[in-house]
Amino acid sequence: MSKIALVTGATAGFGKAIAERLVRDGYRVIATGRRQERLDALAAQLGKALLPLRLDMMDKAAIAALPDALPAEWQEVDILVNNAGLALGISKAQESDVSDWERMIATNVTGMVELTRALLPGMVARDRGHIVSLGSTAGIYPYVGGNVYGATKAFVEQFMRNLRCDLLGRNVRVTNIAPGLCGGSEFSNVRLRDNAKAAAVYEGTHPLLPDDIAETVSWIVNLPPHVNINQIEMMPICQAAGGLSVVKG
Ligand code: NDP
Ligand code: 8X3
Repeated sequence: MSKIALVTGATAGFGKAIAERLVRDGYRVIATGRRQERLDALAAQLGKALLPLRLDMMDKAAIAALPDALPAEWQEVDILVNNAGLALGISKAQESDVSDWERMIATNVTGMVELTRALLPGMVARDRGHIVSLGSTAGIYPYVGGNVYGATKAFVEQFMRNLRCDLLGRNVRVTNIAPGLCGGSEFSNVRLRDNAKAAAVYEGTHPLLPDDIAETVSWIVNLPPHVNINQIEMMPICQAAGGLSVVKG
């Protein structure tokens, strides 16, 4: 039987591209997200190798129940791709909406750790598995307006590093992927709540694309089992980190 990957946030952007790529690589893929019609379209496109599963990452009960709720032949998840996530707003902290902060923390941090906790015991018991999470350069390099979004991604990075410690001696791999500017997804539409402003983010750039992320995930999971990629930081060639700032006077 082919290996099973569970990809969260497979209804758009990176997650959709990762699900498509892993099916092409020969995996069976459980694709999750909230938008049922997108999941159904993906299932129609990819056939029996894809199991569409509606899952809201803010629904704690559904996450806890997920391992037992999977059909028997889909329960042995080999790869968890923690991809579902979002940024909301680009305001300075002192002007930000606290409910936006709460949703980012609930999705990017709480949902991600709860799903990881739900699937990890099975991986440990089978002594095989791989947790791949989508962090961000926003979790490494601070920028104005990145406040809580960047902090959730710094959490992802450190959680992955700490999981490596807890899993030492087990054949369960852990990877954080930290991409920079990436177009071709709904990330900026969701963040800015304005499609014209979202399009303007990428104008005149040649950003990373969801297929670049899918290619990276494919490489990481298909390496020989003794190889663990701890962390990958990737940016388009048109992007680099800014320097430190000083205010004078
Ligand atoms: P998209 O907005 O295109 O996709 C986000 C996905 O997450 C969607 O499938 C959405 O599904 C899902 N999602 C969001 N909230 C929830 C929720 N509460 N429950 C279940 N699913 C949810 O964004 P990207 O593909 O660009 O981003 C994917 C990941 O990569 C995110 O974690 C993002 O932070 C990270 N990232 C993005 C970068 C970029 O520049 N694009 C760069 C670095 C990291 P649905 O709405 O159907 O629930
Ligand atoms: C997305 C990258 O720089 O827009 O995580 O925050 S950035």
